[in-house]
Formats: sequence, structure tokens, C-alpha cells
Amino acid sequence: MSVHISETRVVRGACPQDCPDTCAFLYHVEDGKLVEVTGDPDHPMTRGGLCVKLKDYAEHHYNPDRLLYAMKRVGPKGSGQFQRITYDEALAEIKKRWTQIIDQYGSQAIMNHCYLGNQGTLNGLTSGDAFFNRLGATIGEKCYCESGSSTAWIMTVGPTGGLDVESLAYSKYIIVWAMNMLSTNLHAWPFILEARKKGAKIVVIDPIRTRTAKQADWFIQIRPGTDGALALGMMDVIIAEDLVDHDYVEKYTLGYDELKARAEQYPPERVASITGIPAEDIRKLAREYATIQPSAIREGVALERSPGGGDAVRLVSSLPALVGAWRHVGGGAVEMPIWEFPFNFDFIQRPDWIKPGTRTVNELDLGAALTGELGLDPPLMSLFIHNSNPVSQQQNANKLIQGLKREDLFTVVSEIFITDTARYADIILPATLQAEQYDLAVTWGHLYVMLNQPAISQPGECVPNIEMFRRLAETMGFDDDYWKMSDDELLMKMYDWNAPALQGITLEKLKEVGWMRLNVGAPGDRAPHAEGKFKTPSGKCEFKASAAANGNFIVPVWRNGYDEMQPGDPVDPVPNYIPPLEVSNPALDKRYPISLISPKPHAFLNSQYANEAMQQRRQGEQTVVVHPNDAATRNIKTGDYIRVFNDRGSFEGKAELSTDVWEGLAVANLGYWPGLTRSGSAVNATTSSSHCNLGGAGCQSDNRVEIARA
Ligand SMILES: Nc1nc2c(c(=O)[nH]1)N[C@H]1C(S)=C(S)[C@@H](COP(=O)(O)OP(=O)(O)OC[C@H]3O[C@@H](n4cnc5c(=O)[nH]c(N)nc54)[C@H](O)[C@@H]3O)O[C@H]1N2
Ligand SMILES: Nc1nc2c(c(=O)[nH]1)N[C@H]1C(S)=C(S)[C@@H](COP(=O)(O)OP(=O)(O)OC[C@H]3O[C@@H](n4cnc5c(=O)[nH]c(N)nc54)[C@H](O)[C@@H]3O)O[C@H]1N2
Ligand SMILES: [Mo]
Repeated sequence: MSVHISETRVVRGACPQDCPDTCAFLYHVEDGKLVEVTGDPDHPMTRGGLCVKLKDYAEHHYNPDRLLYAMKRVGPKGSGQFQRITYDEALAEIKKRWTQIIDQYGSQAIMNHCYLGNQGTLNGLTSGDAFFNRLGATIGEKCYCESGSSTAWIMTVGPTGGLDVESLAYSKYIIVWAMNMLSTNLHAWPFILEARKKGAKIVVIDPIRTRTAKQADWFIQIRPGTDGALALGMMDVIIAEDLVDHDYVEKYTLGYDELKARAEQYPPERVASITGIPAEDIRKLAREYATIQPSAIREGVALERSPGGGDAVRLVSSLPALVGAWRHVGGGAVEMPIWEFPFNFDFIQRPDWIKPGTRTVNELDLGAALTGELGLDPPLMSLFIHNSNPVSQQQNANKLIQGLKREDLFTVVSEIFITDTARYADIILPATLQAEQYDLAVTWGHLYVMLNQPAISQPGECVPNIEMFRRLAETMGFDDDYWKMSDDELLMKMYDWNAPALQGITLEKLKEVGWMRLNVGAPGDRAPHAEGKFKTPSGKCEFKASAAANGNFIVPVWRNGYDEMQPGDPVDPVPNYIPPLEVSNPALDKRYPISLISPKPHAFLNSQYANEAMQQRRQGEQTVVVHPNDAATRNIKTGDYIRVFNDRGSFEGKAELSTDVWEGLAVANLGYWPGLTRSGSAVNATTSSSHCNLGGAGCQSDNRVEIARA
């Protein structure tokens, strides 16, 4: 009789998702099968718990719909008819088509579209940059998220991590500004609760009474896109009532007099009429924020999702210096701490391979680029999409679809599933999931270096993005050493391992322990800007930004390393309130009286997991939350299917009547796969492709629609 003893192993990993929490994973493997993924109980942020989205992550690897082999399109674009081919056949076809395109139009007729389906150093946001710079492709600016906030943050305080989220435990006054933390940054919440136990007050600023707002001590409801005005109103009160930390301002800031003059134009009564927040509340918020120290601001990404988003982030990021909050442990602000990690972007992105004069196209303008509206010469003739699902995630999706349907466009998509985007591909390449690949995680919500080690073998012909680019490079005849380097050899060069933040941290050690904290001080005694030391050109917090001389620039991380300034709109050195284009446009009042916000879904990660039955049950079908008065005038009752529409497009959802939104405001979550909905479309059918004033970011919160019973 033979006894089968099953082998059980635990392998350390890191969550690959585009989320500030980057949890430490434990992969549980039995007989070569991933049976469970749990959170590491020892990791100070993960604390043993994963979010609802990753609950069934092991099963996700075995979803029968997964792409395991390369595919070639055999039906009309968008029809989803594909035939299996080998990976090598796919590479040969790509080479043939690209060679023809390059001969006829030049290499700039090819463009990469990549975002953050995966967030690793090897396989994430920048994973295609070296290859496409080497190819000479049009540079795709990756501006979905944080490119506006980061440009603004760097203009104001420089590339600093700012306040450690773990230090929130030491704060006395915490403003969660434009963030639905309980859905999108869940593992930061325990630190806030710890602070509250010690008496801290929690304030949430959001247009919607979100699940986070419901847990706050004070919920301040604001009109979308008016945060800059609120920050200026707070400053006016702080200055008028002399709550300024003059010593801090004098020693460590630049441009106080100019900022003061600007703030004086925004007295609370004026700000009340812009934001919808009562003037007395603005005064109270300003007084409490300035006097209850340490005060902290957690900046959400939604601050940037409006035309004035860049300046809003500059203004919000200026507040801590004005009141001296940076002096204290637990004081200051956090945009994202990614700037503390010593990346070697020159090696990761290889900007030295960019040919002078190469053009850039903002990924958010892809629809306009493909349909000829941008007047590109040469036109875009090929797209390579990986780590992104623009048909679901990109604003003005109908225009994009129109472009993707072009018969003369050669589209390659690397994917896990046949998404709504992949349906428009000529060739699909299968990609691995996190338990099947090696990577050093990139984190933008805490200060730990985390290694993800493969726990199971790669199914079918799936390969990690980095391996895909090695094969593409070989196919295209690139003989640079770069493509012959192993994962570890690449990682050794992708970071500056001699930087103080990485002292004592090595890949070898990480292979044993999984994760290590950067050497940046402990959360309980870290106050990085207690004595200024901002990473701006002046070393001060720049209320008046020296970098404004560069115009509307984009941080090179989002531009394949490209940092040549292109002529852009001039930027006011002192930030101002810039009103939304649609939300505050009276000309739209009649036709499109409702402002629509499309925030993150609780149970999906952007569009990922929206095809998983378990997550669909947790998230429920697409709803549209409408104020009872708006519903009444349109004869809409809870549970009715309603159509949300404007000139750009429409989608449908189930009406939910609630006073969690203001009259004139509606909410529909992002993330649903258009192909899986009633109407075959989702929220981004209605959103506009306008840009925030900095960093090329999108204006997803500046969207006017009308609603009616479907
Ligand atoms: N569950 C879940 N978590 C996620 C994601 C997901 O899809 N699902 N996505 C991840 C990604 S990519 C990101 S970028 C982060 C983003 O996470 P957050 O920073 O939380 O950003 P959003 O979800 O865009 O919006 C947050 C809140 O801002 C509000 N808001 C919208 N417009 C405005 C405005 O103009 N002013 C103010 N004050 N508030 C506004 C919205 O109502 C929403 O409640 O979440 C990450 N985490
Ligand atoms: N209306 C509206 N639109 C928004 C937003 C909003 O708030 N409102 N938020 C915006 C924001 S903040 C963001 S970050 C973007 C996100 O936009 P995307 O980054 O495009 O979002 P995902 O839905 O995560 O799509 C990533 C795709 O990559 C695939 N993928 C995952 N891992 C890998 C891998 O290792 N290799 C390959 N080749 N593919 C992989 C996934 O299957 C998925 O289809 O959406 C933006 N769109
Ligand atoms: Mo994002």
C-alpha cells in the first residue's frame, strides 16, 4: 500500500494590485496547487488580513476563462472570436506586421498603452518602457492616476514620502480628503482608529457620504472639483485669525506673502458659494486643523480628477507648512510615499534610448489619437496594450472603441482574460498571475520593500511581462545586454542598493523574510520635515513654486523617462482655484443637470475581479445612487433600471435612492465590464477626456449627465 503524503509549502509574496496597501502575501501550496492566499500576520500594515477583493485570489488563478495560450483574431474586431496559436507564431506575426509598419510609417506609428494591472518593478507600470524606447515608438504618457497629484506634490514639497501612514496613529486631527479609505486604503484605517482611541478627531471631505464618511466624526460634503477653493478658504481663516506658525513659515517656506494675497481673495462666504459647505463649517475646520496638533491630511487620488485638480493638490499640500504640522510625529500630509524608494529610473526606463524629437501622446487621449482627431503624422498604426483595460477604464470609452475598430490598426493585447479591450486585439498574449512570477513590489501606501516569489508553475504558455519583452526584443533583433539579464540582475540595477534607505536590505535577505522596512525612521519618531528639508529646488515648502517655470509638466515616471519639457500651458507660480468645466457650467444645467461621480468599486480592483462570480455577488450589479428629489421629478423608484446619458454615451444601472448624495449629484461605481452589463456599456461611456491642469491627469469627476427610466 502506498501512502500519499501531500507536500504543503508556504511561499512569501506581495499583492500585485494598484492599491496603496500592497499586502504581504503567504501563498499556501499543496502538491503544486495554490490552495489559499492569506495576509502575513507579522506585516505591520497587512496585519494578517486581506481585503474583500483578494479573498478568492487562489481561485482566481484557476478561473476556467483564463487565457493560457496566444490567440489570433478570426472574427470582426470586438466580436471576441479568436483561434489558438502558439506563442512563437504570435511573435512571428508581430514581427511581420511591425516591420511593415516601420518601413512604411516609421517606428513612431507604434504606441504602447500600459497601466497598473500589475504593480511590480519588473512587470508593472514601467515594464514596457525600455522595450518601446528601444523600438523608437511614440511615448505613451501614463496619466490615469497620480500623475497630476504627484506633479503638484513635487512642485510644492518635492519628491518626499511625507507623512508615514503608520504615523497617523500619533495624530490628533486627521483629514481624509477625497478618499474612500475603507474601500481603497483599508489597511491604513487601523492607525486612524488607534489615534481616535487617544482622542483624535477624524474628518472626511467627499461629495458622497461614503462608507468611510459614515465612520468619521465629521463629514464635510463638498461639490466635486472645488477642493482648491476650500483649501484657500481655510488659509484665509488661518491667516486672518493669526493661526499661522510664523516661525515655521519664515524658516521653511517660500512665497508666504503671495499665498496670503491669494487666500485673501477666498473669504469663507465666497468659498461657501463655490463648495456648498457652510461658511461657519469652513471657519471651524480651519481653526481645528490649525490648532489641534499634530494634524494630518491623507490625500486621496480624487483630488486630481477635475480641471483644477493639480492646483487643488498644491494648495492642500501647502496647508501643513502654514500651521507647522510638519513639526510633529503624526503631522503633515501624505500623497504617496513612493518617493522614498531609491529607484534607478534611468535603468528601468532607458530614456537614453529615446530618439531626439520622439513625440508623446497622453494615453487618455488614445481615442482622439486613433480616430485622427489629434492629427498625428504618422498616424498610429499599431497599439501594444498590457497591464491595462482601457475600454472599461478610460474616459470617453466610445471614442476609444471607434478607434480600436479601425481595420488598418494592428493591436496586440497581453492579458489574463479576454477583457472588453482584448476583444479588439489582432493578437492576444497570455500573461501570468502573481503566484506564478517573481518581482519586487512597488508600493505607494507604505514604506516596506517586498519581494514576491513564485509559488506555482506558469500555466500553458503564460509568461510574466518582463519575459514577454525579452522575447519581443529577441524577435525584433535587439542584442543589448539588457534583454539577456536575469530578473535578479535587472533588480540589482533597477534600485540604488547603496542608498541610505536600502542599507542592510538585500535581495538575498528578502528571499528569506519577504519584506523589510526602508531605513527612514520608525513611525513613532519620524517627522521628516520638522526642520524643513523639503526636496524642492529651494529646500523649502514652495507656496510659490520654482517648478512652475516648467509649465504644465509631467513627472518622467509617467512618460517612459522622457523629461524634455514640451511647450505646455503656463502654470501660475502660486496655486489658485480653477473651477470645473462641466460641474459648474450653467449652460449644461438644462440638458445635463446631474453631476456623476464614478469612484472605485468596493469588491473589484478597477476592472479586475469584475468577471469573478464571487466578487460579482459581493459587489452587486451596477447601481446608480440618486437623490430622492432628483428621482421624484423623473418618476424613478428604488430598483428601477435607469439610463445615464450625455452626448458622449450612456449606460444603465439600478436606481438606489439615497440622501448620501446631494440633489443634483449621482454616483455609479467604476469597474464593471461593459460586455457583462445590461446595456453593454459602463460609466466611462459618459466621462469626458479633458485633463486636469497638471501632469496630464484625467477629470473623471467633472461629468454632467441626465438620467431617465430605462
Ligand atoms: N476596492 C478598491 N480599492 C482600490 C481600487 C479599486 O478599484 N477598488 N483602486 C485603486 C486605485 S487605482 C486607486 S487610484 C485608489 C484610489 O482611491 P481613492 O484615493 O479613494 O480615490 P477614488 O476612489 O477615486 O475616490 C475617493 C473618493 O473621492 C470622492 N471624490 C470624487 N471626486 C471628488 C472631488 O472632486 N473632491 C473630493 N473631495 N472628493 C471627491 C469620491 O466620492 C470617493 O469617495 O484606490 C485603489 N484601491
Ligand atoms: N470613471 C473613472 N475612470 C477611471 C477612474 C475613476 O475613478 N473613474 N480611475 C482611474 C484610475 S485611478 C486608474 S489607476 C485606472 C486603472 O486602469 P487600468 O490599470 O487599466 O485598470 P485595471 O482594470 O486594473 O486593468 C488592468 C488590466 O491588466 C490586466 N493584468 C493584470 N496583471 C497583468 C499582468 O501581469 N500582465 C498583463 N499583461 N496584464 C495584466 C488585468 O487583467 C486587467 O485587465 O482607471 C482609471 N479610470
Ligand atoms: Mo489609480
